[in-house]
Formats: sequence, structure tokens, C-alpha cells
Amino acid sequence: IILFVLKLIELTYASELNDFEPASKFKIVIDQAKAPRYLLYDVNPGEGFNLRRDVYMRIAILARNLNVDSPWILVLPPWSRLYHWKSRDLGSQERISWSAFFDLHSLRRFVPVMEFDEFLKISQEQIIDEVYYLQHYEEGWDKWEEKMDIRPCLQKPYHLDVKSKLWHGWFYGYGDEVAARKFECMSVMGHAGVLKPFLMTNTTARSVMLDRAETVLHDRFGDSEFWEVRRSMRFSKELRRIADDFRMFQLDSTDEQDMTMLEDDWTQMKRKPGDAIGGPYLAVHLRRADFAKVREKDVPSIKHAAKQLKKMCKKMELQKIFVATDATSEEFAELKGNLKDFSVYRYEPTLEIKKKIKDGGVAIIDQWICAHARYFIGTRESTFSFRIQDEREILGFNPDTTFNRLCHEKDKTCEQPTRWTIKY
Ligand code: GFB
Repeated sequence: IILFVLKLIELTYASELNDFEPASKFKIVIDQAKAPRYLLYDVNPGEGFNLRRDVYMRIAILARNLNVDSPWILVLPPWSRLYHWKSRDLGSQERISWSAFFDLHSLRRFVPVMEFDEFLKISQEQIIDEVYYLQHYEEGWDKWEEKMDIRPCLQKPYHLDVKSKLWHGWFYGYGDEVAARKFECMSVMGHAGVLKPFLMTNTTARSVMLDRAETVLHDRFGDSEFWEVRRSMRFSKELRRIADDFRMFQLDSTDEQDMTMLEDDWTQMKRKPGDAIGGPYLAVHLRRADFAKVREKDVPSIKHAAKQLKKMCKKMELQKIFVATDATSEEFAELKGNLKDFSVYRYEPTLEIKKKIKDGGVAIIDQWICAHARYFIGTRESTFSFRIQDEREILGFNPDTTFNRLCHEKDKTCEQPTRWTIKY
């Protein structure tokens, strides 16, 4: 049934799927089939981009499972005012659509998705039928069990406008432009799949939003379905192109030489460990900023990081180092000063390009370049590094070249990251 729904949507949009479909077209198809319902979600405002990507995967799997019984479309939450997007000279970094960062055509090979703006056009009124704010159980827990209950709210993130009887809240930065008819808090313990029976039987609302969706866990972490949705999350072609140009012109790295060619359709792509060789450079994700303060024990000094990079470059016989980092320019200069015998690179777009791709696009380009290096070293427990590791698994690198991390000078054991290898 899932395949049928996906195929129906795909066949109807055919060549245009890569771009954004006009609402009217979407409606025609959907009206012919059983009317779809819309699943929306949001994440704790403080979370960074790469944890949000992980939450997408949990909810996309839920949406796919809902589609086994009836058609649901997953509405993609616009990217607004992320804590780490600090550049002030780029204009607004709010209400950014998913197509700015991801290839929607690829996402749709896993589950039907649409942008929030498109949903608003279809729904005509700017209203979401029901919002459930996920929270933990106030009493805590002493026994792990899968459960969910409508409970009084532990926080008050939405407020009722008594006159209109509508609920107002953040709504991805759309504020009062959007409202909800019904709002409730739901205490939940368990995997995303625990919500399916509720969505199928306890509500008939056309559009349902799950806020604080990070509260639910992956149904099954690391299995082939997990990897399917992960593989569907391809970056936008434009961002990949910019990153590939940088690889070619600065790092002598091309897909043909590096054995990192992509099939257009990710469902047709299957690699063995070691198929990819990678470009002739070492890449490091050097997470600094807030992370260096919050996880002081995991982040080495710049000097100690440089020492580890030097050692590995010598071992791998590499002369070029690509640094993905949120370090200040002073910290980056210090790193370069400690790596005088090597050529050290950082991706720094012109202001014109940065205005177009925003902080989120720069970070993706950094990740894509790291994903193609002959050898990668990340930062411990950073989801930014984890997503690079996944990407390298998809491309078919030998895990020895991927699951590596920088160590703090006081960390004598320097345990290396868990190897979450790809499953097909
Ligand atoms: O992606 P993220 O959740 O990774 O958040 P962590 C870090 C954000 O900082 C990225 C920027 O999404 C980028 O906007 N950033 C970090 C970088 N490293 C780089 C880099 O190498 N290049 C570029 N261009 N940008 C967690 C957060 O971050 O750290 C939590 O999710 C919390 O909210 C915690 O802040 C301390 O898992 O590394």
C-alpha cells in the first residue's frame, strides 16, 4: 500500500517532483484518491540542525507506517531562528523551506512530504486542526513501558484566544499568522510508533501536529529502515554542487577519482565498505563555540587538536587538511599556526553566496566536503560529526577512515566512536 501511494504521487508529478508542485495540482491527485491527512511536527526550539534531522527520521518512519493504513502527508517544519545560526549580515534566517537544504525528490522516495507553505495554501484557512505537545510523565518512571496519555500541561507553550477559541503559539516563527483549533499535552514514553494507534483511532482530525517530537525515540535504531530514511535525506543539488566545486578546485578531489559517484535514485545505490577512496585530504570537524563550554571534557585545546591532525596526516601521507568548524577566526588562525607544514583549508563563501545559502547551507557544504575525505576525524558526541559519519557509510568508505574522533589532552583512553555501520 505504501508503495502504491508513493507511486501514485510520483507518477502524477513525474518530472516536476524535484521542484515545488503548485497546490492546485497536489489537490487534484489527492481528491481522486482517499483524502490524505497531514502530519506536522516541531522540535524543542533550542535543538540544533543535526538533531532536528534525526527527529525528522523518527517522524518520517511514523508517517510511513501511517501510510500503510491510509494516506498521510508529512508536512516539513520550516527552519526558523536556530540558536547556532548567528550571522547577522545575511538577512532573515527564518521560515526557510526544506528545499533550500534537501532534495525533496529524494525525501519523497521514502514518504510523501510537503512544505509548510504548501500546506497552508491547501488548507486555505491558516489553521492546524489539532496540536499535541509531547512531554514526559510528571511522576517520572521506574519501569520502562511504551505508553501515552493526555495529561495536564507541564509547561504552557500555547495560549487560547478566548474570543476566537483558537490556540496560538510559535508555529515555526509564523506566530499569529497560524493557529490551532485544539491543543492538548500528551505524556509519552516510548518510540515514535507508539503514537500510531492514537493518530489512527483517537482522532479524525485532518491535520495533526506533534510538538516536541524529539520526546519520542527511534522505533528501531540502525536497522535497514532507519538507513532507508537516512539515505533519502540527500542534500540539495545546489549545495552539493558548491561543495563539489570546492573539492575539485582546492582539494584535487573528484567523484570519479575518489570513487564516490552517486546514483540519481538513492534506492538504487548500494555500496560495500571500502568502495569509496575519498579525496587526497584529511577532514576534521572541530566543534567549538557553545560545545567547547558545555562539553569541556570532550573538546581538546587547539594545540592538542593540531597535534592529533599532524600525526594522522603523516600516517595517511596526506598534505591537505580541510577543517569544518564553528571556531572563531582567531581560533582557526591558531590552528593553522600549529600546522605550518600542511595546507589547511576552510570553506569561506563570499557574502553574496552566503546570503543565498545562509548559515545552514555553509554547514551542509562543510559536511559534504568532510564526507568525501580520505580520512575523517570528528568531535565526540557532536550530532554534526555523526551525520558526516552516516554520509560516509552511504558513500561506501571503510569504517576505519570514518569513526574517529579528536581527544582531549586529559583523555588517556581516547575511546573511539561506536561504529554505526549501514544496513540495506
Ligand atoms: O548541528 P548541531 O545540532 O550539532 O548544532 P551538535 C551545531 C550547529 O553549529 C550546526 C554550527 O548545525 C551549525 O549551525 N556548526 C557546528 C558548524 N559545527 C560546524 C562546522 O563545522 N561548520 C559550520 N559551518 N557550522 C549540539 C546542539 O550541537 O551542541 C545542541 O545540537 C547544543 O543544541 C549542544 O547546542 C552543545 O550536536 O554539535
